[in-house]
Amino acid sequence: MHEETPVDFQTAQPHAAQTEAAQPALDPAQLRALALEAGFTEAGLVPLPIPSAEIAEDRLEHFVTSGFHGQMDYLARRNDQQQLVRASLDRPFPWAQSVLLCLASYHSDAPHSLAPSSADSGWIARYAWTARRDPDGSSRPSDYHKVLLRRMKHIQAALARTHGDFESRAYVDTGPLLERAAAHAAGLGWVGKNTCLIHPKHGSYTFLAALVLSLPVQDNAAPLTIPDRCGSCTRCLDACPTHALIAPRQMDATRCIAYLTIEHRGPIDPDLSADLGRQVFGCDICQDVCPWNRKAPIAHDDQLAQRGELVNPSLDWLASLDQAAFERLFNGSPIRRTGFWSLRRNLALAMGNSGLRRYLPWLREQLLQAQLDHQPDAQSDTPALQPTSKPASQPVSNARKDGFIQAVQWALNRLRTGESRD
Ligand code: B12
Ligand code: SF4
Ligand code: SF4
Repeated sequence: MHEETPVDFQTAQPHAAQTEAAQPALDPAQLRALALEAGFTEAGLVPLPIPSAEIAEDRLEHFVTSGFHGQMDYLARRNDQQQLVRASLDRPFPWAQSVLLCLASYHSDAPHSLAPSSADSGWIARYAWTARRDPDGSSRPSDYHKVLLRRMKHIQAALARTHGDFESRAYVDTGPLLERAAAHAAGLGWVGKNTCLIHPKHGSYTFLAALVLSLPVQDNAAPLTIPDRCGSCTRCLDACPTHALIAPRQMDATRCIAYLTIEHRGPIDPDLSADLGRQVFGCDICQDVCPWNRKAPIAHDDQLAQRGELVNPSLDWLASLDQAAFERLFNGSPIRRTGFWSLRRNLALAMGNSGLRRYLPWLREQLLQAQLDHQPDAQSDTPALQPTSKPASQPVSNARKDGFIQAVQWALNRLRTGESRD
């Protein structure tokens, strides 16, 4: 996830003949039909302002003033009045009158992260397994950001044909808005105690996409919202290995494994390293234990299909990937975001947590090469540390490399001193 990017290119182009005509208001049923036709699983349209915006703002304020956002500075961005920009849609989009929230399920029948697995396997979060299957039978990595944005463009184009000139912005993840709070207002589910949006039928293995629109909604009709259905359940809070869920619907993201393995650059707090277990990219634990994901229908989406090789990947296989192989395998995939060195950092920690002493030689070799690389006269293109596809003039981020080296040292120490298997 999820740095903010200004997205202007989606402004719909008017039909010349319609620009002067009065704009018909949006029909929620038509918008939902367009979203389903574009490939989404569900959708809901909300007139602005969102009635529950104050609750969401208070929660975000508490989140950022507590420092729970860590290095994700974009979450704490404020305007000249010191208001949090993403807390209310009228701040970044003063012209907006409605927002369409679309949901795409990526639920699959593959095992859960807590199901029994071999000690030498890691875990990559389910959302990052996706591939696009083309009609000719070929398959290549896909990233939900791009897949869903294409679907949003389809909706924008269809609306431009029926509604003429209007402003709109489409976002998947990267916009200055709280997608889960907006999706709740759009009737797409409730915010679970694990902080995820849970749809009563489709569960929480879902992506969200938002289309902010300058058009009003017919009769200003707001969708019915779905009340909380977590009840007395606390499975997600109990299962979170790092205690990142500090209270129902409250996360300290700096403790969340998804944040640590994907967003956080540099060394990972040694006090949390053991709790990361075998997660090498993201974390599914608080969703895997959720009863609302047990009966959710399996998604059949050719653009978000499952890459079998990423389910329970072997740590040896991940260790065998050099920079070129990393690029080949993850170009077009969300995994690329974390970068080669951060993935290796996570891998080293997973090796340390595996208890398998056979990883000691690989870890020692990595440390040796890192030490050689730090010598002033060392070759800057040491194969294991300098990515082959990057020229020496573009040094790898020191923070990422430091994170990797520290993780290797931690893993060596853990395997030498902790309980281990051969
Ligand atoms: C930053 C971020 C993260 C951070 C922080 C997550 C967090 N819980 O805050 C990290 C890196 C940890 C993360 C992890 C994951 N993320 Co993320 N993330 C985001 C991002 C970019 C912003 C979220 C944010 O603003 N967080 C700050 C907190 C304070 O806000 P919030 O979580 O949205 O919660 C608000 C509401 O829930 C509301 N609220 C809470 N209770 C109630 C009750 C009521 C009545 C109301 C009205 C509101 C309300 O208050 C909160 C603040 O306003 C969003 C995309 C977006 N633009 O919204 C994706 C997003 C939330 N992530 C997503 C995904 C898929 C994930 C992971 C599953 C990936 C993975 N497997 O590793 C995990 C899930 C971990 C978890 N339990 O949340 C999806 C979630 C889809 C869903 N069904 O919920 C989103 C929407 C991206 C997308 N476009 O699909 N993520
Ligand atoms: S994603 Fe993992 S670490 Fe983060 S809150 Fe859920 S269980 Fe905890
Ligand atoms: S595990 Fe239980 S408490 Fe947590 S989100 Fe699911 S239903 Fe709610």
